[in-house]
Amino acid sequence: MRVRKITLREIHMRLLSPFETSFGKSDLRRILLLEADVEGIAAWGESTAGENPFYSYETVETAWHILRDHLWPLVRGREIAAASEVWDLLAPVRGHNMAKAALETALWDAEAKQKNLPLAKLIGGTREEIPCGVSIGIQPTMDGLVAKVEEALASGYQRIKIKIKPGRDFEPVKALRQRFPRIRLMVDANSAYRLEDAPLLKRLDAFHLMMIEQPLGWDDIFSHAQLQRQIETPICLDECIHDDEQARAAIEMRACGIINIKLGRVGGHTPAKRVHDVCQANSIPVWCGGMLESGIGRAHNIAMSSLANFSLPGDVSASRRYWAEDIIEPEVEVSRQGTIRIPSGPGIGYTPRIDRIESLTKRREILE
Ligand code: OSB
Ligand code: MG
Repeated sequence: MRVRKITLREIHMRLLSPFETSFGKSDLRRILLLEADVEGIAAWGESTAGENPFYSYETVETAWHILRDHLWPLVRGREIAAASEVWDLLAPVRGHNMAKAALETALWDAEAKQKNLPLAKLIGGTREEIPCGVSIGIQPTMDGLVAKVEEALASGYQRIKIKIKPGRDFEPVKALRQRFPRIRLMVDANSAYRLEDAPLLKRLDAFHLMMIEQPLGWDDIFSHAQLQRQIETPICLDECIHDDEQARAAIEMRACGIINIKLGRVGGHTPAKRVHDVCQANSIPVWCGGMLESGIGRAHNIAMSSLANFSLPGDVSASRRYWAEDIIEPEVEVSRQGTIRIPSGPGIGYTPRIDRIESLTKRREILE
């Protein structure tokens, strides 16, 4: 396949309610969408880079720059035999995985559409439906938190994750555990703690959480290994894992019992599959993380989650949890059992609503 042109768009979408993590609050999302014209087929990807460099060093601005000035020149005019080759073509650029993922995932969508296959099938997925959880931001009040959890459970979601930060950790978890003794519950700290906080984190062991996600430094696997020796709750790494080699290192060091895979963090479907495979070979379960994506990124997450070792419920939830109106047709729906059915249409299996995307577009650049 040959990519004729790519269109970068920045769209703005307001979240139904602000999402607070230990590193800040998100309300108006700025989302970079990439549309590739591959021999007449329109294929789509999303960069999960944030508005600010707080989750990782990438932002919408850096992703735009890297895509236009460094990644597009690597694929422009080239005959590409398969989407599985794209990751290696992009290798001269170090890092910037969220920028890479926008392009890499779009070319997987293109190949699947060319072959008239669902993307999940093309990447080797075997699941027909995937288990879903929710990620609940830090809430202003405890009653508000309980209400959010009740609502998610009533919708059928299979596990509840809450965001924590220093001062908003032990008490909310304790309150939820008392109210909901049996639910699958976990916490995500987004690197808000230090190894010296081990005694505090150890107190969370009493609440038999499924896992504690990324308590320590965003690039510090070693300290997580030291923490894991001191607590019973399995550590799940998110921010720390950018490729399969880091996954292997973390597993060998016993820094975690679980890994969260995000397409943007690792750079696309090919590197995601590599992390998935290393984890599978070492009996480490994985799940799909979320980055408050629009329907396009969400659709790619659903396809990735069809791989066999995605055995734990992911942060892949219904469109309506985030948006009054999504940019795909149909929107992502979650069943009463807390599952999403893998779509059977070609490519990502959801159709981008061009009119709506156009109306949300704040900036556009066509690269030929
Ligand atoms: O750490 O998983 C995270 C959102 C933004 C940045 C980082 C994270 C998150 C979430 C939300 O937890 C997951 C979602 O999209 O539902
Ligand atoms: Mg996380």
